[in-house]
Amino acid sequence: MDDKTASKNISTEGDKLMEELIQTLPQEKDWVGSTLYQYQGFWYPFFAPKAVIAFQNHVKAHETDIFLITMPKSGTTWLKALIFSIVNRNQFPLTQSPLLTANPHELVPFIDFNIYSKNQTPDLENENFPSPRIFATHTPYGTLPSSILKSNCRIVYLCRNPLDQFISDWHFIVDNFPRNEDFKPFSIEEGFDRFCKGIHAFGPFWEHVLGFWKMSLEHPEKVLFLKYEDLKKDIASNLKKLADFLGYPFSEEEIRQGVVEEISKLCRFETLKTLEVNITGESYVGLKNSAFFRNGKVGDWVNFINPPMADRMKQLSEEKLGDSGLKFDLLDKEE
Ligand code: PAP
Repeated sequence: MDDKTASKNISTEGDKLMEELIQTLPQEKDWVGSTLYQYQGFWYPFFAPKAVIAFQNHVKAHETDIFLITMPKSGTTWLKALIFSIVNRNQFPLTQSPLLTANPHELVPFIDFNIYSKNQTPDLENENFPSPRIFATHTPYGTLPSSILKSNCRIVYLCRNPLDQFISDWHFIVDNFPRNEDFKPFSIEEGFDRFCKGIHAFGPFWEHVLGFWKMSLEHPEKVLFLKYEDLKKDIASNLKKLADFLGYPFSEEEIRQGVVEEISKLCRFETLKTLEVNITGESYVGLKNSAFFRNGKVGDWVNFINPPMADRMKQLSEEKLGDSGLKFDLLDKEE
């Protein structure tokens, strides 16, 4: 048997073992009837465990890598655009930014879903991944590969208040994902109840957020913790903070020339949403790019969540966050 056939056989055998392992994990249904698997304390959508396990087992972080980590629907697309622009600003003038013709998800891949889901031992050491490599993931803190934890690479974590995160995710899944025909879809009240119990993609929300919050307090040089609402309130100072943290600070000259404002403008919701590529394009998994741009507002939850549900979340939020020092202002609302 030649090496290629042998390694294919090993990988087929590995795939089989992995599939068998995944079938032993606890299972639940998501809001449209697809399977969620519980792995290391968190619920993963059906397509994720295999990719996440391969990522855990094989990734080798570089000191210069940047990992952008979020709960889904917390502003991942926005953060991808911002970090890509900061890091590549000397390579591409902003008027010719690749963001004008490509969706941020094409420029900054999810390391697990886009890369390790296709190949469990991908070659990430070639010119397709120039330094600094920028990767995204929704993987929770406790599941991060030790190679990432041990290296001096940077992690930027972005979260969003749980009511808006839930509503954004609800729309994303219910409006865009195929329904399991044999399944009676959950009402928004049932979906919310399961969210509060932690049964949703990459949930429990609180454990996800708190894992990175604590890590950012212990290792501020490694983890930058950001909130969507803060970026909305003051993008300029958060952009500077982000650039400093990543080791790409804006010079006085750049600040005078308005580079910070230009990046903010290029990456803002209204700009990205109205680009041709994001109106008509399709993303890597066959989803429309437009699915990543709904209305991008803080406080949109009031249009979908009734006061008793909001009270439940407020109470839960206080309980879970305890004296961690992390707070979400659930009444924050953008006009
Ligand atoms: P993902 O985790 O699946 O990649 P993500 O980008 O985190 O999704 O979330 C999409 C949310 O961010 C949407 O919120 P909404 O449903 O409340 O509208 C989307 O509109 C919002 N969003 C996308 N791009 C931007 C941006 N440039 N600025 C602000 N919000 C944005």
